[in-house]
Amino acid sequence: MKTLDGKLSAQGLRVAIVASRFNAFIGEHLVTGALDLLRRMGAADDDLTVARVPGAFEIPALLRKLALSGDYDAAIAIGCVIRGATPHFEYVAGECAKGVAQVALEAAERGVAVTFGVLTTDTIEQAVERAGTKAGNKGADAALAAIEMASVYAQMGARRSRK
Ligand code: INI
Repeated sequence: MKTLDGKLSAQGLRVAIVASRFNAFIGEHLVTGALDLLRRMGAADDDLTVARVPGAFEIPALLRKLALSGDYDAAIAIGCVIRGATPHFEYVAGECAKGVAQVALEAAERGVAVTFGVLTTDTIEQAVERAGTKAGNKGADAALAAIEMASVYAQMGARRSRK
């Protein structure tokens, strides 16, 4: 039986993080969580890049550039969209999620893993819970998912080159 299971090691993995400055109080904890996870899994500091954009709406554009540049094995979107009182939330959160999903599909064709560490919450409290307190750290979760997906793609690439 053939199986495709991602290995959980970040050794040699080149990773770009695209983080939004909006709600940076939360977002920076997500970035820290992602970097900490990547380093603990064996990533080298020289292989890690953190790029910042103004808000979650801008994440997909830069994420696409980095993911398709050929310089990275994985790219992680990090941000925080809090509902507040305006319908702006729906547009920003929706376009961000759609854009990241589209980049993930394109990047997959090149064997580059793309994952989603963007919080979309109703309240600041819910965001705090997911940024390193009682509900864990969604930045770290997205980093772990990136490691797993990059490993699956690498195994597929290795199989293809043996064909
Ligand atoms: N950007 C965020 O990252 N989070 C938010 O909660 C948010 N809200 O609520 O407005 C937000 N807006 C800015 C947006 O992402 C763009 O940067 C802006 O519209 C300029 O294009």
